[in-house]
Amino acid sequence: MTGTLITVAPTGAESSKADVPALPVTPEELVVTAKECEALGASVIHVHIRDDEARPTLDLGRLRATVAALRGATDLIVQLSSGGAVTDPEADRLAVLDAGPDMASCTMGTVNFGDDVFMNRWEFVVELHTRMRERGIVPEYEIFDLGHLTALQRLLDKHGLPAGEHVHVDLVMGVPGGMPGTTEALVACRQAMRDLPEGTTFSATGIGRSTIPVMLASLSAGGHLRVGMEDTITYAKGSPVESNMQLVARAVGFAQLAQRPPLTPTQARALLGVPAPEAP
Ligand code: KMH
Ligand code: ZN
Repeated sequence: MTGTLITVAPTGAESSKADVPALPVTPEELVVTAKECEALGASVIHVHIRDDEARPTLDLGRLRATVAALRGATDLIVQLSSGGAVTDPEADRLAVLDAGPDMASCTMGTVNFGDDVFMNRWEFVVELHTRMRERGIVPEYEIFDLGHLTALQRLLDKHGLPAGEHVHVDLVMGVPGGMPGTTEALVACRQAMRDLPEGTTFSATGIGRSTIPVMLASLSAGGHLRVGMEDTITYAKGSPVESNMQLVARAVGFAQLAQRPPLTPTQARALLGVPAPEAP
């Protein structure tokens, strides 16, 4: 692996604009963030959107407009969250695919999520995977705990490879209720991935203070990076994150130190099996 795939997850569904004023929540803020993160070295954007009151929403019209705006302004691979917020119903989460993104997330199992529960029933996961296959949308399998990798193996065995035929997982580490954001946990996942199809790639993100240990562990294990204000709102002890760009710049610096510079969006598409964008 000679380069690093850098995904930016700029918004998420958990932080409020009131608590985190630097969070991009309007379409304009999202597009500015996307352009700046792309210029720094991001190649994928993992997108959650907000309504006019900055509350998380899965409104289809807004999702379609967001996909179009990001495609118009950047070459980034647009990955919509099908996870949404913990309160979102399954039907709305499935309907996210109707917005026609390049990629969508697909979480591989239910997990406690702080005081909440992030529900991902087996039948729902199968439906998400199947619809993505049918529509040529490339999944990123979100792994919050070790057993989710076993569930992914079962999914692929029973329901076939995803669109693009390449398997890419994202280890989401350090969620209260999921696996910890430690090197040991990342290595355990790395071992479990040996049972997945050859060539499977992974990125990792550490929630909160686990962001730096997880970045370093992922790079040293041949993995890729996801960073952003969805996962981290404190840059260093006592210093709130000022922008997503600050987090992407730090990730790019780490990747360069590891002599695995950021992949361009074109290289990222080749890695992930995402088709080239259609000409406008
Ligand atoms: N907001 C979390 C409940 C995803 O985007 O697919 C789910 C999440 C995962 O962020
Ligand atoms: Zn997300």
